[in-house]
Amino acid sequence: KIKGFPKDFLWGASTSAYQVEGAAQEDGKGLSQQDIINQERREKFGHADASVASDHYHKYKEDIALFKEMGFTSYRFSISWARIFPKGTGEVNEAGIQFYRDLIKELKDNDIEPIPTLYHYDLPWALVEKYGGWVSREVVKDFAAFAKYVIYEFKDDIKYWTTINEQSIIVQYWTQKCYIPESDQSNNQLRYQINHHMNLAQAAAVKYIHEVGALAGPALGYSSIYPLSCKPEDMLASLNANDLRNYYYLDIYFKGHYTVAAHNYLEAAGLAPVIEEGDMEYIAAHTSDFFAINYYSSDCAKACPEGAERRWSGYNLSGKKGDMSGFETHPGFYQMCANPELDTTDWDWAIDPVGLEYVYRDLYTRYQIPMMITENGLGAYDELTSDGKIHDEYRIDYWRDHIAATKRAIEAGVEVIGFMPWSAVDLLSTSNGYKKRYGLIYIDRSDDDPKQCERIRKDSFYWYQKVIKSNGEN
Ligand code: BGP
Repeated sequence: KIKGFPKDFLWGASTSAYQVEGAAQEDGKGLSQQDIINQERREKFGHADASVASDHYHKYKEDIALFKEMGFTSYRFSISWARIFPKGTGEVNEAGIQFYRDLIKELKDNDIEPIPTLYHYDLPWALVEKYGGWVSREVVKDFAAFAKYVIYEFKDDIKYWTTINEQSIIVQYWTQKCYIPESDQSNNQLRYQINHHMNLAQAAAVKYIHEVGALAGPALGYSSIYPLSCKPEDMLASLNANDLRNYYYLDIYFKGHYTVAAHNYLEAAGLAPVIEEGDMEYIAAHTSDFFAINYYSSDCAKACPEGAERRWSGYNLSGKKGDMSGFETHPGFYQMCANPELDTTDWDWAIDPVGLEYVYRDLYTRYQIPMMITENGLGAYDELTSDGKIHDEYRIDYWRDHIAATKRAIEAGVEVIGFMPWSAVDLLSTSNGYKKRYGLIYIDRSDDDPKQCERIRKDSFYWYQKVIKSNGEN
């Protein structure tokens, strides 16, 4: 019988390039669509832009020293495409690739396994200007060229690549994760077309990852979806929601096909992607090896009448509890709703560690693949207290319960190989700027004032240090 975490379990945490690095226009980096999107969000909502972020570009050595102090054995970060190919394609920016060489070397010198993500929402802006970005199929070959370059560059250093971050979230919150011109925003078929282009792009990356003998794992934002009640209609609606929001992606990654019921529903609704000859064979030839799970919460669904109005997911932007801008609704298929059984974070995300255990068990039975957590965390209003510290016991409670759920899944026989929660340091939240914090390490700045971005260890830092030291006995 398996007892506790395996000896070589990977303990660490995660970040993404535009959310931590800053230096958005330094050393030859081209702008990414996130530089543009976050500038617009700054004007609209007052959130920080991506120009300084957590200043990790200049402080990565200090950050890695803190990771080492915590005992990290792994670190998930993303590589900024526009830092390496400022125009998205063509000439390599030597200073850009050097930054990642230095970062990876620093991690390895500290015995921390580098786990890079190829794409975390930050398409080079030049490609948006050139052909509209992900809406165009042209992006697939440019992404493939970028992926091939970095995968070969780091062929001796990287064992685990995570490919494209959170395609399902990109479909749901597309204008926040991709730059979509206003004229295209009413054409919802494009959401699934973008996703299809990403599936082709990610298959190309998997091909190169396998060529160099490394392992590929897509990082998907994953929420288990429960039925609101035990009415059979709600049960069926939750299956529909799981098909369209979860399995529709995982079946592509691990089985190489679109989930039948979800695909047929999209076709009938005029939302299905255009698939060209040979696409599905290519995708099926390059399936992935492990699943990088980004798990924050579970969701809930109920039956939805045929005549209902279609709605897409909305975000709580104000941070006021209960202010959900919208629940996704697909007429005749399902409607998302709040789960009355669960407590929520300040931003209405349900807190559900048992749901994580459910995810591991369900997916291991369905796909028999190893899994690692590449995101899991609690967004909160962290406030420095008069002693100059962050007492984030709420975050410790959250992680303690999710780590315990991971341990139970391992003991039930699921192959979980690592836990890299969100986030290593505080960073620019995709939806709420620096108001909403996730880090083990506090970054002293506000949305309006980047200050010096001083690093301050939170209480969770010291707690996680003990967790790692005891290999998960917290
Ligand atoms: C995931 C993203 C991350 C991250 C996190 C928290 O969807 O991969 O980039 O930001 O969610 O989301 P938010 O920052 O919107 O609270």
